[in-house]
Order: sequence, then C-alpha cells, then structure tokens
Amino acid sequence: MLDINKIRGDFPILHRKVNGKPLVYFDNAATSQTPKIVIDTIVDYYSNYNANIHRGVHTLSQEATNAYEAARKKIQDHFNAAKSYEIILTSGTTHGINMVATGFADLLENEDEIIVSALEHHSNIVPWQMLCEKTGAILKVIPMSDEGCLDLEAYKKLLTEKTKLVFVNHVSNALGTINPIKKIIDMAHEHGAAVLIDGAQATPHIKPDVQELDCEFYTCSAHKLCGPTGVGMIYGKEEWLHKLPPYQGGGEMISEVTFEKTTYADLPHKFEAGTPNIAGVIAFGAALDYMNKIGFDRIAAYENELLEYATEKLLTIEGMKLYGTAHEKAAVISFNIEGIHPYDIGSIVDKLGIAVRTGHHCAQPIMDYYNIPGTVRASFSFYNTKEEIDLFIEAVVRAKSMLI
Ligand code: C6P
Repeated sequence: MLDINKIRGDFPILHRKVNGKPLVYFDNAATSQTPKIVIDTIVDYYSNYNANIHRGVHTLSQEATNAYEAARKKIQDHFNAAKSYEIILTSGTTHGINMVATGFADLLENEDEIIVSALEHHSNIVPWQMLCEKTGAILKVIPMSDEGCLDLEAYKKLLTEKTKLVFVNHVSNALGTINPIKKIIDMAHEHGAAVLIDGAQATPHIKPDVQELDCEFYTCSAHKLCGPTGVGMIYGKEEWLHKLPPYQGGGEMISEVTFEKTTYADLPHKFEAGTPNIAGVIAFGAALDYMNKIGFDRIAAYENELLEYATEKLLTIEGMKLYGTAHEKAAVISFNIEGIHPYDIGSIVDKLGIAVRTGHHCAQPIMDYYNIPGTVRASFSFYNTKEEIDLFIEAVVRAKSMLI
C-alpha cells in the first residue's frame, strides 16, 4: 500500500487552489508534478555548484561534472543499460527521436522501408516523414483496432527484407494502450530491422529493462516522471550509436578540430553538443531516485486501481463514450460525451479546479481513425486519489447538465 497522504505532502503544487478550488491534477500524461526533493536539487545546483561541465579544472566545474555523470549512471541503472555511454542525455523524447531519424538519413537507401504504428504521437511520425522525404524511403503503418490495439497480424505482413527500422510507442498517450513491444521487437529482429521505442508515456508507470527488451533505441522525457522539463534521454545500443553520425555539431562533441577536418568525441559526447541542461539532468537523477524509492510495481498497481475506479464511474454517465479499451492499459482515460465538444468539458471542469487535457493530444491520426476532433483525457499519477476522481465525476456530470 502507498501512503498517499505522505506522498502528496512531497508535492508543493498539490496544495494550491485553482479558481478557488483545491487543485485536482489529472493532466499527468502531459507533464507530471515535481516533488520538493527534485525542486531542491535544482535550487542546490544553482545555489552551490553552478558551473559548466567537462571543461574546467576548478572545483565547481568538477563538482557539477561529477553530479551530472552520477545522474547518467542512475539513468543507466534504472533502464539496465549495459554501459553508461549508451545513455545519451537529451532535451526530451522529441530530441531523441529526431537524433535517430536524422542519423538514419545516412543509413537508408531509396525504397528502403520503415514502419510506424497507428497509435503514435506526432513526435514519432513527423521526423520519419521528413526522413522519407530526404531518402526516398517508404513509411508503412501498423493499423489499429477499435479498442486501440495494434494489429500484429497486419504488422507481420508489413515486415519484409527491405524493412530497416520499426518505431512504436510503449504506451499510447491518447488511449493508454500498453503495446506488446517485446513481441514487436522480436518480430522486427527476425527481419533484421532495428527498433526504436518511444517510452514517453510508459516510463512514468513501468521500469523498462532495455537489455531484456533488446531494442536498439529507447527514449523518454524526465518531465513525465517527476523530473524537470527540457531533459530526457535516449538509450542506444553501442553498435548503433557508432553507426549513426553526430546529430549536432559544436563544443564537447569533438576530439580534434582544424579547418581541414574535425574528428568526433567518443560516446556519449559525440551526441551531446553544447552546454546541456546540467541542473535538469541532475534533477532527473533525483526524480528517478524518488520514484524508485516508492517502487514502480506499487505505483503501477495503485494507478491501475485508480484507472478501474474512474472507468467504472465514468461509464455510469449517459452518453459516455470511452476511447481505448485495451486489456493492457496505463492510467489514461480518453472520452467524449455525446453531443458535447471535449473543449467545453475541459473548460468547465477547469473552473472547478480540475486539470485535464482536451483536443487531439498530438495524435491526430488516432482522432481521424475515430472520426472525432478530439477527446477529454484524464491521466492519473500515484499521487492522485479516489476522492479526486469523485470530484471529477461530479464536475463532468455538472458540465454535461450545463451543456445539454
Ligand atoms: N506527450 C501529451 O500530453 P516531449 O514533448 O519531447 O517531452 O514528448 C513528446 C512525446 C512523445 N511521445 C509520446 C508518446 C508523448 O506522449 C509525448 C508527449 C504529451 O500527451 C505532450 S504533447
């Protein structure tokens, strides 16, 4: 059992009011809230050892470098990467995907094939379309079912000897579906294709083991798992990080620079040009410590309880239509009420202090599949409660009575 009162005490923002009501924060899939220990880590960095890393012989620079590299090690341990230099620190999931998509321009030939799923966020669609425009590669799509599950039989047929890369999310941000990524990875490997997993929505709920998964790349954002914004990581298997060219040129990613030729630094620095978000990376490490102390198994079990409770209650409202009813789901509920625009529900519940996301959730192809402009999305975290869900249900019922 989680001590929810104690956990809630760790998050200063959960004690504020919004529009005169206690905040109910159900927009965790967009950005999770930040515990004080993570905020304190950032304050400590800027108060006590703010300096550039890997560059100075002076004490502050060494302290900052040590803390930054210690965070990389924590991230390595969390994801069970074999080597710390297989963890590339980024500004977030979008950065990680663009790093690989841009690099693959050197590895693909005209009419090579790459495979995406119908359940993706725009971050895992647009960079690949840009890659196809550059290389002449062909983008194929694994279709989805009405429940929001991927059709693995169709996927099997899409894989050919021309398939070079498959990229799917671990958990869908719009529907919450947990995809069978181990199966997807193994099937791609049977055809010699590499796999990138977008873990942006999985990592707040699941502790992935990249060696067990055997994926070539796995990427996520710190701000969805109690860390700060503007920081993330991409794991890459060493051989693949050697195959890819550097993403950006600049300071720190070089070995030697002359006007005739530049040689590049070893991993991971080859992919980390310029001064990074040093405080953010150190705070990312603190966020992982915080969540690991609570325990991902306990987090997932509790969030699942919230998901079941909220699903059952929402289904009692007449005209309710849920999107994404997969058996394996993370704590995300997308819905509409017949005859009401999702934006109107979102605006009314906000007046009652409740934060949800409305719209297409940066996953327009999913909305097109259902032929809707968007949904209301409530996404739960381990610091939410059933009492908050009750307030939310009351608010939705009230919104419905005002709008119909
Ligand atoms: N989804 C949501 O409300 P960044 O912005 O780089 O941290 O993460 C992008 C991203 C990539 N993949 C998935 C599956 C995601 O869910 C997101 C971010 C947020 O659903 C903000 S759009």
